[in-house]
Amino acid sequence: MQPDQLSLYMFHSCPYCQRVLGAIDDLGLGIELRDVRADPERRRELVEATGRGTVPCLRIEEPGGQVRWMHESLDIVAFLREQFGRASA
Ligand SMILES: N[C@@H](CCC(=O)N[C@@H](CS)C(=O)NCC(=O)O)C(=O)O
Repeated sequence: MQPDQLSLYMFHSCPYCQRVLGAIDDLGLGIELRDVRADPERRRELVEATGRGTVPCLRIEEPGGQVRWMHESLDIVAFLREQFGRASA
């Protein structure tokens, strides 16, 4: 798994998004940010794919090209730490 296989649907004033952004910063990851407030097309694709407009949501493109979506800031932080960093911090 590489960071360029990931993108984070978010908006900046969302505290749950800030939690994930803090982990991304802490781990020094270059993950594409897709601001659903700045770009309605990003929100549209999030809702279309997941049935929800809730952010943060991590879009994960598996090595085989399969895409999965992960909601919940704590789950996303745990996933990022498991993939790219220490087990807890
Ligand atoms: N338990 C979720 C809460 C996420 C949440 O409530 N996000 C808000 C923004 S701060 C949201 O997207 N609300 C709009 C919606 O649910 O459609 C998490 O930790 O990620």
